Amino acid sequence: MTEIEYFKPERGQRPGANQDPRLDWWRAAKFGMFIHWGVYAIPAGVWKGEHIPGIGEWIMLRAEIPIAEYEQLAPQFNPVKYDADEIVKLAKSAGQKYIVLTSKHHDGFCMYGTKETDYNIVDGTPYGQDILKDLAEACAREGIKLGLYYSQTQDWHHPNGFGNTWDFNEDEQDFVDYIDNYVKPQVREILSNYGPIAIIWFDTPKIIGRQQSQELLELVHELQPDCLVCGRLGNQLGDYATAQDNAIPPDLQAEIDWETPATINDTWGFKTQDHNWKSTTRLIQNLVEIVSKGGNYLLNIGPDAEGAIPQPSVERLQGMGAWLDAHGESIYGTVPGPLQGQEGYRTTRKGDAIYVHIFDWPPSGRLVLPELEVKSGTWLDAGVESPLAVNCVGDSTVILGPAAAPNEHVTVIKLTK
Ligand code: FHN
Repeated sequence: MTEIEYFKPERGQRPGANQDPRLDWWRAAKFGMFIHWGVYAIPAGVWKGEHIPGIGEWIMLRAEIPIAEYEQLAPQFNPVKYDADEIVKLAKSAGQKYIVLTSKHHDGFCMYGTKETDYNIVDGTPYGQDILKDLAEACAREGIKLGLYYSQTQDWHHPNGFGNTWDFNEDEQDFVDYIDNYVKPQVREILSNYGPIAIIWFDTPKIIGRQQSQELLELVHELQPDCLVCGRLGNQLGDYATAQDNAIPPDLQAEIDWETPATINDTWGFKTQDHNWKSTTRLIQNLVEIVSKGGNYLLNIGPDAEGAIPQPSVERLQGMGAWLDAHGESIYGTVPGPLQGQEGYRTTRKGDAIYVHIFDWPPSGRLVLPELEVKSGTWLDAGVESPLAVNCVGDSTVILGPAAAPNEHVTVIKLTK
């Protein structure tokens, strides 16, 4: 992949925003929870007995399900197992500092009580409650920042939204009307009715014009000046850049603030047949790798139709949280470390401390780094009792540890002058 594919320019950061102090909390946070949840969790990847390939929340488009048929999902949506506190506590125990929930995805179904359409969880389902209100309250109680995903261009349900070519004739659609008289009022709602919203996560900008992106940006900042807008607003107007899904750039990206949205398995929205779960070690390494290159990791869960979080996701997030309990100092509030592009380890830095995250522990227990002008080192994991020696040998910093990796996922050494 070329760099341009990691960061499409239109999903980039607005010039100058990399100096904006409004992003400071986000720069320090590093790790967030994405939640893709909607009525697509009912078919969960299967339509009329047929497995529909691709990501679960795209089933309506992939199977070209007519609106009249897809709408029948809403009266079946009754997520009695949804527990906002449980979700927020899971995020917290995983070490995630912010949550981004899909308030409206491309299928157009609204996961909050909107006055703009009855096609929403309060008015259109037997559940009848505003899950967003519950989540906002739970986040406020637990001190977790809340962000909202909102699909500003694609809406396969709205007659003037982009993307539904099987129910609508594109030539007869009025995208301007959709943005002005549907998207803007809805953005106003989600930023007015749920307390402080830390991020608006727009997505798939596609045909949105520069002026339209600009007006949405201004609307967000007018309603909540501190609210950040992700790069997928389009037209390089975001407060920070958004990388491609699941993509980690090969090099340090020091000039921009950026985030990688990512899945734990392959889908975002729940799918019964997706069992391709990444290991806890892989997820921790992804977090470290992203942070070492200056980014944030927004890791997704896709609750099922009842609102339950898939157990493999819970286990992996808890595993990450346990690792972060011991090693969070090397992640939160850090900046990229001095050694980049190395085989088998990554570095971060905070003040004078350099954190070396070792992915491939050398079987000899002898790790040779370039000269770092450091004199002492400690294991970050307080539980490790093996001695650690740091020596300057010629042009190298040599670390001597045990033959076996002290941590089963990623061992971290803190080096100081
Ligand atoms: O089309 C969406 C997809 O469903 C999902 O929401 C991801 C998350 O980053 N964004 C789009 C694809 O890039």
